[in-house]
Amino acid sequence: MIATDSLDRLFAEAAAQDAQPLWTMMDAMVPPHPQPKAVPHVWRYAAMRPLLERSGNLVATQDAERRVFMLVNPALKPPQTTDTLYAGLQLILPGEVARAHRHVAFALRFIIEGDAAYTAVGGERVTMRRGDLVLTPSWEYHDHGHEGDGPMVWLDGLDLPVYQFFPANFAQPYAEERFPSEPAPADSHLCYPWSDMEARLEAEDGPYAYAEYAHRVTGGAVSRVIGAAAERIARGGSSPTRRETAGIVYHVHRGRGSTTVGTERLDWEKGDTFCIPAWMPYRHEAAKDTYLFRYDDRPVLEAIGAYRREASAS
Ligand code: 1HN
Repeated sequence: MIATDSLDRLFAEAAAQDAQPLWTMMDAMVPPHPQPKAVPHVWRYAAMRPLLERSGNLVATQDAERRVFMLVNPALKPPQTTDTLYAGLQLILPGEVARAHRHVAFALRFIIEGDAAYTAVGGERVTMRRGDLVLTPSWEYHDHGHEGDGPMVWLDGLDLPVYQFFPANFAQPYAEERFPSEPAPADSHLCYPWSDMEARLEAEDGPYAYAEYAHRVTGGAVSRVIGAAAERIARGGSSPTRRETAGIVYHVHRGRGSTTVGTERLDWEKGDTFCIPAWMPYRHEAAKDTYLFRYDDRPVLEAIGAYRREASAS
């Protein structure tokens, strides 16, 4: 041993070899519980809607692959709405086409406003109506068009941040503006109408109901990374207090209320989008009859054995 050796000297020489001691930072490397970087946050539709409208005046679909405002978590960078999930608000105007492309990342759309645009996915053309959930599976060509009246706005949910971590995403434009498509059958595995989901939620008793979307072909979650569900909370009612290792994006389809997340209270109303970071306890309360749509990263967490949930009565 060198007589004058010291930890400082050891660490400096280790750093010169691009090596660092684990024992001084063990707790940070293996924390006792999940430590999401995302913070709870609400994006208000009343504030976002005019910005989308202005983007419609200023940017043509020919000049933007997709006309979208990303909802970026205040503690993170694009494309992160939570640590692992992306959310954005997309606008398409009558007569416009958002050209065909494909990517490995999975996308879902939850329709906020309008009812005559379509999305064509892998040859099936799905007409989108308010409250519908439409899927774009990994690596399927997809384009959007609008043949009706009035603006069409939807929430895009993608697993993009996962591909910042696993550099395994590919993307490709299609040679033409539109990928050839036929009208989708009524029971298409790509489309989950709101009327079906609302009926399932109504069929449950009590002031609070929760129902997961089941993929029409696999019977499982809507994708391998992202799962989706909806909740009904009667006026004056509340959800149980839960926490889960999944990060969650919520969208208020109808109603008004608040969600307590940790020590914070998020107030929301129809059209708003908000996020719950992993493992933070959360509980919804409704001031009006409320329906919430949500998506989360539960399927991928289950695949790696890392999904956990705790719930207590409200
Ligand atoms: C995308 O392809 C769409 O197809 C929307 O509408 C949002 C965000 C990042 C990467 C691809 C779409 C997207 C996206």
